[in-house]
Amino acid sequence: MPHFLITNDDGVNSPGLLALAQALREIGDVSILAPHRNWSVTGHNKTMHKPLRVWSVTLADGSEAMTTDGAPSDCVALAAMGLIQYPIDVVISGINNRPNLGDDITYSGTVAAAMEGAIHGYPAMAVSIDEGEPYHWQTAARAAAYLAQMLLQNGGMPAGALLNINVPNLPEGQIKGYEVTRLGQRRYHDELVIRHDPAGKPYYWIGGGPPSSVLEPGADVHSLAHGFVSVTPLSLDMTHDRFLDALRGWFSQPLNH
Ligand SMILES: [Mn+2]
Repeated sequence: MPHFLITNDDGVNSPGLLALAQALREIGDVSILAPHRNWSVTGHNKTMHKPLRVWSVTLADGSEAMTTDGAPSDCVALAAMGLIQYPIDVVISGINNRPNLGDDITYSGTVAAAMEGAIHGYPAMAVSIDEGEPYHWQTAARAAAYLAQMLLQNGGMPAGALLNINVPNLPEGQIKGYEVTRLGQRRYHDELVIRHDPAGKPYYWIGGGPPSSVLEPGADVHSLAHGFVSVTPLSLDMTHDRFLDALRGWFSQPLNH
């Protein structure tokens, strides 16, 4: 039986994590170590300046999980470095309660946990569902289980690779299929909201509406918008390969003053 380590960034009591655990228990053994609070949009953390506590909690279905005051990426690091002694086959982070598309992945605690898995040498996947009530968690949970089985059947992934999966928030029968995609483009509509505290000092909110998507075929945003599960291979190596030669060219001539 494969052994799955589950974490997330929405917190150990999120319904997405429970749905994922229940789907994976049908195909393997599951260990859960997830943050006690919501760490959404906190990026990739390594807690080095304070100790971390780990304790047991009971999930809504009566099953046991471990939780911590650390970040999603800390959960994976703790497990990898010996907190979970039974060898881990796949690290799965999610199911996040909103999509992680395009540049979202740089903010995402869900994706950061999968990145931490890849750093420790595990095949890792981040799983997110499109936003909106009612949530079709089962659709995303079964997609995650299917992709985990496919990953194991294919012998894992290259070093430094991880999968970023986004699932439409639809009943399972309405999913059109799976598409392998590139990261697409998100347009953020952030605006700075300035208010004043009782002492008259300004404080700031980064506000604005939800991001919109540039619907280019082949992009994660396009697949999700069209009812497909988007499967994007990500790389820990963030080198911009196409820019390397041009950048070297900068150094082949002196600066003009
Ligand atoms: Mn989240």
